[in-house]
This record gives sequence, structure tokens and C-alpha cells, in this order.
Amino acid sequence: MRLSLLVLLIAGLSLFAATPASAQSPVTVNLAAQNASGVSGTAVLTQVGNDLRVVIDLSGTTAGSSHPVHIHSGACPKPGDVVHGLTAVVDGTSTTLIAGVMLDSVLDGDHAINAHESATNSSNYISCGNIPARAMADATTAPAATAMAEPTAMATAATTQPATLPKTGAPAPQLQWLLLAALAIGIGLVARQRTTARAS
Ligand SMILES: [Cu+2]
Repeated sequence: MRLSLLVLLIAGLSLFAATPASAQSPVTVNLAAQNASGVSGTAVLTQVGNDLRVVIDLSGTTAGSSHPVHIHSGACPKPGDVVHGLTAVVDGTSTTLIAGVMLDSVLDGDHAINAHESATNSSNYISCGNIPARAMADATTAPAATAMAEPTAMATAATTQPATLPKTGAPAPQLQWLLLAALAIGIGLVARQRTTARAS
């Protein structure tokens, strides 16, 4: 009885390990200065439901200045066509929610984000960064990648040290908690059936 409970528990935990936790994790793009602008920073891309949120932080800009920014096809220093327009950077920051765009659509290793000097002098690029391909973006989330790659090792550790079980689960979507709750109810039913069978 105790053994089957343990097996069920490990099976439940494997739900956490097997799910690609990094599939929707944010991606940070480093924006490097171009043409001696002294303007550099980051763009953080996050999937929010069916929309793509892009938050840009640039240092080295002039107070009050406005810099057009876009997601382009291609790569720095001279990316191709504009794929998505973004809110212009003012005072170093910009936040855009692009409706109906999935993060993965720009994680093919062939997209870049750049900032232009101004609307009137947009041909002068002041900052640019390549959006990493999905595999490279995942590599930056090491803990999740390790859990994905070694679910067996995790289960083994759980067997030898049951006291640490609850702490090994990474933050997970609600669906997984529902599955785990269903599993717990299942264990309860099995235990009850066995008790009943023994009694009769
Ligand atoms: Cu642009």
C-alpha cells in the first residue's frame, strides 16, 4: 500500500517535471549602442495570454526625446522590414502590448529590435539587439531546463528523501495543481476502497 502511494506521488510529480515550464517564459533582448549613440539597454518580451508584451528600457537617451522602436525581420546592425511597430521610447522607456501575437513567432533567430534617432531622422539607428532563437532563450532558464532534462533523477531523489518532496515542485500553472488535486482524490478513493475491502 505504501509503495503504490509513493509510485502515484512520483507519477504526480512527474507532471511538473515533464511540462516545458520555459515555453512561455519571458525573453530578454540586449540592445547595444549603434553609431556611437551611447544608447543601450534591454527589451523584455513576455507572452500575456494571446498578446505579446514588449518592455524596453534604454539608458543614455536625452530627457524628453522620443525614439521610434520596432521589431524587424533580419539581424543587427541592419535589420530588414518592420514586422511590429512598438510604442516610441520616451525618457528611456516604452511598453507595448501587441494584440494577437505569440512570442514564439519572433523566436526564430531571424528577428531584431532596434531604436531610431527620431521620427524625422529614422535612418540613423541608435540601438539594436537580435532576438534569440527559442533554444538559446531557453538556455538562459537553467533550473527549468534541468528539471525537464532529468525527471528520472528528480524522482530518484524524491524516493530517497520524501521529506523534501513538496519543495521540489517549481511554480506551475494552475492546471497542474488541478491534476495533482485529482491525483490526491484518486489516492484517497483507492485507500478507502482497500479499507472497505478489508473490513468486509
Ligand atoms: Cu526600426
